[in-house]
Amino acid sequence: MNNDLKRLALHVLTDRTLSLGRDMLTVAAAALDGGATVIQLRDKTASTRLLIEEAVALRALTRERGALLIVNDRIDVALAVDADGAHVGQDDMPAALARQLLGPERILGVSAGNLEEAAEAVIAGADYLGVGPIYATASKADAGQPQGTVLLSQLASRHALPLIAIGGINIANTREVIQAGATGIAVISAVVSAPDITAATHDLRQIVLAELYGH
Ligand code: TZP
Ligand code: MG
Repeated sequence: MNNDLKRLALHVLTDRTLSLGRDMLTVAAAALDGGATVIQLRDKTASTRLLIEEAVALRALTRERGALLIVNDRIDVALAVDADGAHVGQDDMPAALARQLLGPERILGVSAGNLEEAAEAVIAGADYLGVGPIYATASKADAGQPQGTVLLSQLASRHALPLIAIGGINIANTREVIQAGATGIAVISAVVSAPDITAATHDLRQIVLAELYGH
């Protein structure tokens, strides 16, 4: 079993508007209780100062729980708080530059919505791809057209790096994205908007691990 792959199995992305009024640390702690392997700090509206405060708090929490912390969009913030890595999309810092700044050890995730973007991200030094949106999502206004699981299958046959499915992933479709070739999932609403965050995370984790490793 690939331990690195397992550490990327279940990404929970923070979202201040979809968390039903619960604060970010509470949500993250509950997700970690349920077995999230990665917390991705994603806060598009915070000032840099606030983002740093959130990142520092999540750094302490994830370290205590043995989970990874990945910072969305902001390489500078990831470095400043000694996060495990950063995630960039197609409108962010180019992946090759992000890799230069992060160095060889930190994790670089790159969003890919088609085969070309994926191939470029691999060449630029991505450690994993965020693949999607797989299904329709209300959580990201500019997510683009759903790609369906076919993109995952195509990428799985071309690339060996971890493929993290994102966009509309929930308890009902997790099995099919893993079967299509995803090695993990990244979710917002399925966890942060769940009444019981820990239970929702636990259920998703069970499916991912059962499909990948048979337990
Ligand atoms: N990137 C592509 S889709 C998406 C992001 C950040 C939103 C995922 O949110 P949800 O609620 O899991 O569909
Ligand atoms: Mg981005």
